[in-house]
Amino acid sequence: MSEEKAKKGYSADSIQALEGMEHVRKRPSMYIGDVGVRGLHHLVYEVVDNSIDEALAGHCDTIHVTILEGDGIKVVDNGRGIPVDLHAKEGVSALEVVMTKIGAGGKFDKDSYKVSGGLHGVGVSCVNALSRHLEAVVHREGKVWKQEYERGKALYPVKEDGKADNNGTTVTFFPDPEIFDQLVYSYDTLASRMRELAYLNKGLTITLTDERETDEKGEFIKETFHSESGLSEFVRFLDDARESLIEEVIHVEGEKNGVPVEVAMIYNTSYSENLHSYVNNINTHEGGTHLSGFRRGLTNTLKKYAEDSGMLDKLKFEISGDDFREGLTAVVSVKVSEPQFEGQTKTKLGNREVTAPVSQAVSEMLTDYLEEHPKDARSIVQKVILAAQARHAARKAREMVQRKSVLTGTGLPGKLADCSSKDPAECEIYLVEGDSAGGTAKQGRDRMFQAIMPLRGKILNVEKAMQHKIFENEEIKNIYTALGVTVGTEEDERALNLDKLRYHKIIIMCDADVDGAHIETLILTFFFRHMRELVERGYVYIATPPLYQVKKGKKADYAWNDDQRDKLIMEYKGSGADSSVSVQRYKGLGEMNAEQLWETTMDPEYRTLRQVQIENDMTTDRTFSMLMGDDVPPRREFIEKNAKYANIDT
Ligand code: 0RA
Repeated sequence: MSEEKAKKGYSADSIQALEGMEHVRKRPSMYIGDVGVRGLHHLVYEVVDNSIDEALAGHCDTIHVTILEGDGIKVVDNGRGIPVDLHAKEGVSALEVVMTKIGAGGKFDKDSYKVSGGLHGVGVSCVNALSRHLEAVVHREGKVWKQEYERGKALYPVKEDGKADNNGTTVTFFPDPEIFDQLVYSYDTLASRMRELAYLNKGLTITLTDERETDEKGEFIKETFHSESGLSEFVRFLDDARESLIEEVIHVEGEKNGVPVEVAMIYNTSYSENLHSYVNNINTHEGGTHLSGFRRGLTNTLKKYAEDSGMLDKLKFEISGDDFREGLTAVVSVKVSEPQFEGQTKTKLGNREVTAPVSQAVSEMLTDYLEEHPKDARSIVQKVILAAQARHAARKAREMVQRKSVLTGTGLPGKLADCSSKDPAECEIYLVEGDSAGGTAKQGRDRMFQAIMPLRGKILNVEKAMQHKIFENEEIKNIYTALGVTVGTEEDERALNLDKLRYHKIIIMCDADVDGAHIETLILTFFFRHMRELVERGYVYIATPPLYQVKKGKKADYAWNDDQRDKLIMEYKGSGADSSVSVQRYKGLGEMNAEQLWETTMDPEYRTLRQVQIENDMTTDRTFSMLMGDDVPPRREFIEKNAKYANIDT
């Protein structure tokens, strides 16, 4: 081996590089998070990030992303093209260095890469290492250059491949099945990220084409994402399904103390807070110093305005920071040259020097806005006062719930059939639609570790309810007490306290019909808005009862979709005997007896649980606000588009 390398003239450094590439293949999760769907999509973001860096440096304005047949991705940009000249130190083309050396990135042109890096930033070489095949084509200085790789190894030195009349880089890669659990790209996932990137980088055009399928006209599905006004449009997009409280989006953009800051915000008539923050285009899901800066600027400025206006004079209690954020939708985006990411998922910005610039920028923009829009300013302050009052009422309601559970011994809801184990890690709770299915589930369960809680009918739509209504609602109170989840800690009145969580699997079990789907959505809305951490920790699941039972004589089996059903029918018919096979369509859980429910839906050996995951905060928020909001047409459109993914008889 070493002889072969010596022949090709590899330096000691490139041998190290090779080892680096092998390390990526040995420990891919260290570089891209995981080897599941997330990691698979991460590869695309990594490649697109490189093109975005080129755009940030002012050399690129268009990026085309294509999902290819055969599970590949093509990313084309019109930047300067990755340099192809000899890299003095490495003794090979710079292109080859970028593609095969871990961490090479844009190191040899550090200035233009000022704000790159961050969470992704592992470099396109990682993508190369994890692809069964990758092809890089560079158009630069009138020529086309090309190199191909297999699992990160160059197949030949960079070669000239014709003439070019434009500049740019094209990277086409096919993720390696030896590495990834599955290889199928989701158009919607990629579309969300590309849309987000277009909003975060105004002026940039990103297209996404799916070549795996054609529409009725025989054309590929394609979308173009482009935003002229950036975050203002982003905020409008996020609040699409909500009613605005003020006329304009409040927007600020500029550099403060050397930190590029962009913020856009709007108030709506809802009760949820909807903040999204980014560092170098990366969603900082856990927030951090930039978000603290935003909060500080917002609270200080609005508080001062409210106090000066005299509107707070009659209020009998202090206003808290939370009150300023009810019904607020905002996006904060900063660029930081050496971001430090902290927190459980490494998505919390740690750089302390960022807080003050963001806070200042927000204070200035808000002060101006409030001065210029006195009517809006009054609406905002009135909303803040209402929020404070509601918070007060909510606290009382909550304390009632929480105190009661302390007083009454077990304090568990009467409807809960608890399990005998007390070890949360092995305990499950089924939230079951309706008392009758609840009864069946109680008979069918393994009472050792499975608890059952029936929920009556449609639980409250929390998307439209004020805080205190939520804690006054019987079903929701029961969910809190059964789970052992409380709200409010010393430091944060709204923080979730999961120390006493009683189950690590919370399983929503509803009928496979339209009502069931609705109830499922209501429960999920509640979890997303009020117990998001449970979802983030992977504790929330959806049960999947079968749709059919296919029977012949004493033999019976279940089917979860029409294909399975038809297969079973064929099988049973083929097995001789003349009785005509019978098919039962289960519409509700209640149509199954306890044994059937256990066998199909509750027995860990046989059941399929779908784990609820938040793929993208922004999209999820929008979806919930749309599904649970007042506007009907977008909801209809969503349902029509997604009905094919759900086992729903419409
Ligand atoms: C380093 C230097 C230069 C361009 C790039 C990297 C570059 C990288 C990628 C990755 C995807 N698309 C890209 N486009 C450009 C330019 C150096 C110069 O021309 O002076």
